[in-house]
Amino acid sequence: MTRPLSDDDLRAMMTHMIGARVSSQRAFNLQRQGRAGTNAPIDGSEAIVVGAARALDPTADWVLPQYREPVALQRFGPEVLESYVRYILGDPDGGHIPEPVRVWPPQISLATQVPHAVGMAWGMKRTGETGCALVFLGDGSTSEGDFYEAANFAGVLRAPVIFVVVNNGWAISTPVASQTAAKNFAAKSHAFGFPGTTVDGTDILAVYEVVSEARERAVSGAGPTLIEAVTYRLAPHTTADDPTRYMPDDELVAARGRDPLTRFQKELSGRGLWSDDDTTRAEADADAVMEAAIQAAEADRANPIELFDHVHAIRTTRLERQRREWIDHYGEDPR
Ligand SMILES: Cc1ncc(C[n+]2csc(CCOP(=O)(O)OP(=O)(O)O)c2C)c(N)n1
Ligand SMILES: [Mg+2]
Repeated sequence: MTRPLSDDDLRAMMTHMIGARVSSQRAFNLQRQGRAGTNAPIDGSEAIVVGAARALDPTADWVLPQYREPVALQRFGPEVLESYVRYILGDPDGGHIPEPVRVWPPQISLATQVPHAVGMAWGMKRTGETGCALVFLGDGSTSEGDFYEAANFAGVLRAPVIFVVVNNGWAISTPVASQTAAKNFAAKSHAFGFPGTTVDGTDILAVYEVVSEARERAVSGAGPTLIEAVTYRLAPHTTADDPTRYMPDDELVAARGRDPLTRFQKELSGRGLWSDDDTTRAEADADAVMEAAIQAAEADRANPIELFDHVHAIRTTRLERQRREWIDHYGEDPR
């Protein structure tokens, strides 16, 4: 049974979607200003992450993100965004989020979070914990061996895990049509022996519904579910990408017309639960939260020279030479 959403839940979901987009766009701008490293905008996937998070229990379930999702996981605590900001600003320990927050660090090496999620879920089952692990992975990540190995294992062990494949149409410049010959990504679940379903990833209420059902299956011992959430990437792959070189203009224009934020805003306005003033306020609040996170992270920056300390236990001759060159060029502490 899906838990009904209260008006407060609905408004929080809208607020979190707006917060995710604002944070993501600020992160993008920070990179352009030379203040942050490469990062991957969430634009287009907000309904998937916020809708899924709302269906989970932050005190009992775990989320294992890829790299776009952390800005939209406010439901799990402010620490998730704070650590993400530290991470893109180059703090060596920035992605780490201490318990009790149940969110793993962002994962760049594609699909490596998937075996972790299955192990986590299986461990919970073995120790009798009531909860599940939800893992986000992209359409491109489904081509990795880690995904097949982990999903197979999850089916055999009936692990309480939910696979959310964020199908945003692209894996950098590779379109989904070149990613798989399968009819869709949900169909892959049949080979693993558990159900798979495709949901409109621009419809936050539909996402909430399917993830709620998947969680119910997981915690009742019925095993894993694969959810393919379909959307479109509305921003460059990362700050290092130029999508105008490969993304058809008409596709992007059409996708902007199905923006998940606009869609939910219309839905809530129609129910008398949201106004333009609410949008303005949510944007300003998100901006202030992001500003505070940036200031805190910038005030506590790691010295980039630490780069040379964590490669080997004892620095090699070459590393020692590079370190000296670095100091000659930037000084001992360029912060
Ligand atoms: C193991 C591995 N291979 C290749 C890459 C390079 N790479 C980074 S992102 C990406 C595309 C991933 O696409 P998808 O899983 O659809 O996620 P999206 O970026 O669309 O959210 C690739 C190939 C990587 N990070 N890790
Ligand atoms: Mg993708």
